[in-house]
Amino acid sequence: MPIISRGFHGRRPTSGHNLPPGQYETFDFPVMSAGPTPRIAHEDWEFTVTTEDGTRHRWGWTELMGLPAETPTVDLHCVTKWSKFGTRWRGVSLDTLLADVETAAEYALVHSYGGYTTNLPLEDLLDGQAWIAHEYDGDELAPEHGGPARLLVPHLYLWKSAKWVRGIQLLPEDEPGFWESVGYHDYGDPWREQRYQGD
Ligand SMILES: Nc1nc2c(c(=O)[nH]1)N[C@H]1C(S)=C(S)[C@@H](COP(=O)(O)O)O[C@H]1N2
Ligand SMILES: [Mo]
Repeated sequence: MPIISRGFHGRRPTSGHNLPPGQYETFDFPVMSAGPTPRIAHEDWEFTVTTEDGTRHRWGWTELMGLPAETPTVDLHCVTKWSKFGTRWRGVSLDTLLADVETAAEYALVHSYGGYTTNLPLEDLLDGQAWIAHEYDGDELAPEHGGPARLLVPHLYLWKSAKWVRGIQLLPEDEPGFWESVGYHDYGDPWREQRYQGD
């Protein structure tokens, strides 16, 4: 029998999850925003999906609330090296929103109120991997964390989870977003430590 000592390893993650390489666990929820927090009233909020031929699909707040919601519990991994385990959300799956969208595009450029953008392959938004989240830990999503609604795509570094999400543009070619155009990775897989272009 090996002797297992917790001595110098510090506190183990509460949830028993593993940390991606180079990450540490945090128990608070840091706010990471590149600019001021936009305030969008529910009645003014809209979310659009625009395909490569310019077809526009639109949902207002009431329409979003009318769609079936899911309650994912997921781990978050920020490129600044904190990870947070077991975060509880409520939101609408991108599978639901994209179900009737006809496209041959392979990439998505996500747009936020305030001008932030981020890119990822369309397939990473599908198959139960991404949500338009509007509740966090049982409460309305706070403005500083992206409320009224944010993209949640937890299998990629958290900068891909665009706060104050306004729309998704479907594109035949990958186009870098805000952080990607200044050197962050186009894909951003925390398990492969894809922090910067070339990683
Ligand atoms: N619109 C918008 N979305 C954003 C950001 C931002 O500055 N603007 N920051 C990104 C980064 S770098 C991270 S780590 C997460 C942080 O989310 P949080 O503030 O809820 O922790 O949001 C991401 N989404
Ligand atoms: Mo980040």
